[in-house]
Amino acid sequence: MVKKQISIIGVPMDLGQSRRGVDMGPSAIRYAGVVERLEKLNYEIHDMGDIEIGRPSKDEEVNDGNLKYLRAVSEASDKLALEVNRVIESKSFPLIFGGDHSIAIGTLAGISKHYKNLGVIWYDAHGDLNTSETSPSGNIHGMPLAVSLGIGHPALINIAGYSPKVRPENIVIIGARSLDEGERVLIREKGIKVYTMHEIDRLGMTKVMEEAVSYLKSKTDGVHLSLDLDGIDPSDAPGVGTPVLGGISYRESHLAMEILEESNIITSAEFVEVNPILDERNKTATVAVALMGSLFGEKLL
Ligand code: 6HN
Ligand code: MN
Ligand code: MN
Ligand code: MN
Repeated sequence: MVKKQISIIGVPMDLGQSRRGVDMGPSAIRYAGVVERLEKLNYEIHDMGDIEIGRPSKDEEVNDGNLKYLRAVSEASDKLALEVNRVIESKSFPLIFGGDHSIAIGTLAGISKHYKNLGVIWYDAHGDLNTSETSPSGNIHGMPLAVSLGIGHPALINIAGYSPKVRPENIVIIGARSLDEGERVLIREKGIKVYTMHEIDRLGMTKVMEEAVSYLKSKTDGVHLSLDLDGIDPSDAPGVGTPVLGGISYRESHLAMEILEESNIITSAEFVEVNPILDERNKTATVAVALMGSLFGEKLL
């Protein structure tokens, strides 16, 4: 029997936001035992190592309007897109470790051209739908979903030479509880499907995930899971740069991953925003790895 292949790409990127340390996320996730865990599930794991990220000087921080480290983020996105593209061409499942969420720009640029209708599940406390005009921070990690819709700076939306990477009707956001005004406008304007914490509390995670799966299943030919660890409650995942109270629990997240595994729709995944400097004894990386276990088919019995 041919073993299923997973290729890991680490992206030690911390320039998309203001808290240093998230560049050590890929190491923390590896240290939490991801390779061994997935090997036990009978996958063949190829760890491709980390993408090299430039170390720009502090004065590059604001170099183009309200877009901090634009050039460095754009260059890293290019590199990541090429690497992800190679992984898909080799028929392996791309599994990307952040780094801050700006890396999704490169991930989606590498993935999307391989699908006619890519779906995206954005598991996050935030919408990441800002532009330089609407962003309260200038941090690019608050913008990758807008960029992937083709909204944003040309140096970001044109990575890999095409735009957009995803259609609004193929996106589902899960776990939102901190949205900026411009993001709300965009969600309404584009009709993006969002399950906020309100819907998760009201319907329960089972219903939310079943709805999300059936919403995407019929109209997409691949679905990327972009999981920001801050989607999970800070009591379960404290090692993140932009924690927001009232999040999804560890148990609900397990259930969500299990339902995704059963649905068989996920064709690529990334786990981002793990910051070991802000963490408690690598708890957040450990949570990330446990969720990957469920996503790839780990069972209790
Ligand atoms: N993330 N909406 C805020 C901003 O600065 O644009 C926070 C973004 C957080 C982004 O956690 O990936
Ligand atoms: Mn995010
Ligand atoms: Mn977030
Ligand atoms: Mn479980």
